[in-house]
Amino acid sequence: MSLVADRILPDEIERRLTTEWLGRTLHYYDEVGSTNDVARELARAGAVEGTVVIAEGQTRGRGRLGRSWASPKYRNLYLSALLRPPASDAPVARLGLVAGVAVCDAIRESHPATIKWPNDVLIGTRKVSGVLAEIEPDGAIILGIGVNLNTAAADFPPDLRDKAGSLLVAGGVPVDRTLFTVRLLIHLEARYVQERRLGFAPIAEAWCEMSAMIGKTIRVDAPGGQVQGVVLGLADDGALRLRLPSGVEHRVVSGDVSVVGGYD
Ligand code: BT5
Repeated sequence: MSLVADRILPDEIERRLTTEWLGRTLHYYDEVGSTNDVARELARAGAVEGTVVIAEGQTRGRGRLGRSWASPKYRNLYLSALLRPPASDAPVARLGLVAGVAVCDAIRESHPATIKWPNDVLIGTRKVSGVLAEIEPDGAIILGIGVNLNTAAADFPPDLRDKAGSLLVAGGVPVDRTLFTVRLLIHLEARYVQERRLGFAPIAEAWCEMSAMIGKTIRVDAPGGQVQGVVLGLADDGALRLRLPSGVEHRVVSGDVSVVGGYD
């Protein structure tokens, strides 16, 4: 990589973006605590649907369930998008899956990628992206997306070195972060509009193809304990449908999943 710090170029994003509304209002920062927190403040101040927040680095990047998201500067993408679906519409978990599918679409333009429930994107066995979907009291949704683009293997914190990856690690060449951001926003708008017009079925179908989990035996570590079962698909609310050894169908709504014996 060059010695000059690489920057995402908001003007260039604006020039190249072909979306109708997503990212048309773009807030770009050098460093924030969490882009989801900035987007939440903007949402509460009345920001329009499609407002996007991007930061070069985060000091308090958040994962799900109180976990943290490693967010080194000038290497990756940290983005939050504000959506304002009609009140009775898609539950937040479903929109998180929409985001996961859109991230996978964008990565698959250049690298092989799969989805792990609910919306982690992996290259091989390494996690390169995570989504944090949050809902506001007024029903606004903030989709927080982190994608590891140009982090080198040695630059991950020690506890992530075995499980985190990046597009650079996978492909051996750095990614143009500005162009990746444009591609991601285009896919995200398209998938969101698809879900609004046609319902969840096409998203669930794409997710199932991308997940490579259907028919596999998985283990779920949930707050209530561990279950193991064969993946049947996704329910309409985004829950993962499993067939337990007893034959009973089981819905997973939260927790961490792993494929028993790996993906092969
Ligand atoms: C997620 O949580 O995967 C959601 C991450 C969302 C991050 C974005 S960045 C923009 C926006 N602003 C925010 O503050 N957040 C969003 P979860 O499934 O809970 O995964 C978190 C776990 O993944 C951690 O406990 C680590 O094990 C691992 N992890 C942390 N940072 C990582 C990274 N950069 N790459 C890969 N794995 C990571």
